Amino acid sequence: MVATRGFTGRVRATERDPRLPPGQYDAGDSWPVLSAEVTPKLSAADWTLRIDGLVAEPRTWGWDEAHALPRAEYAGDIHCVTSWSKFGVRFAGVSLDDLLAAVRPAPSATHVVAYSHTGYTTNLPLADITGGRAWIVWEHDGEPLAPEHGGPARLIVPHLYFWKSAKWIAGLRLLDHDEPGFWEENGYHHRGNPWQEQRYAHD
Ligand SMILES: Nc1nc2c(c(=O)[nH]1)N[C@H]1C(S)=C(S)[C@@H](COP(=O)(O)O)O[C@H]1N2
Ligand SMILES: [Mo]
Repeated sequence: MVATRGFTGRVRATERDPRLPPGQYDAGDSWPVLSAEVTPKLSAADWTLRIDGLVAEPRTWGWDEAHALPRAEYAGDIHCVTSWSKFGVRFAGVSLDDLLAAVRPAPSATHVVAYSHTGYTTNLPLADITGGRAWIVWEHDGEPLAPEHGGPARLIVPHLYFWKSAKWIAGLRLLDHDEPGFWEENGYHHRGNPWQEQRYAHD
């Protein structure tokens, strides 16, 4: 038999999952692909990552050099501005902290532009990619990251809306000012904090 709460109040099943930021829904097992470009044909052997701009020692890593850094993992949630969220996603790669330590950011550096091998760009405050909150990843759920999801390697900054997590990552340029990227030029918020619903420029 089915118990009913009668006329006493709302059915509790409608309570929101506390992992869900405002205005988002749980995509469940599906993982939508959102790409402004065609998935590039980019092999691991051709993949490089460069960090330059306001740093003491600009540097480019190849696939093997990047893999020689300490392995780092993220297991948690991701939030796309188109309103899907996905819980408990597992990625592995390296921490941005380790990459930045190698190039030594100048004290004047405040922001970065992340750019992809395809030309996609997105801007981030330097503070959002330090302190164990950003990674370059090449594994999802223990498997090589699929090309449509940014493989061979992508940036992830999961505490911000996922458009900040540039797929097919090619590099980061450190700047002393904020410089909008592709979606930010097109009206999206410069920071994109999902908990504050920073979707569009003036949110
Ligand atoms: N190079 C590149 N990176 C990108 C995008 C893109 O179009 N091109 N889309 C962004 C957006 S809007 C989201 S939600 C995520 C989507 O990643 P996914 O396709 O693996 O879900 O990638 C982000 N990174
Ligand atoms: Mo997105």
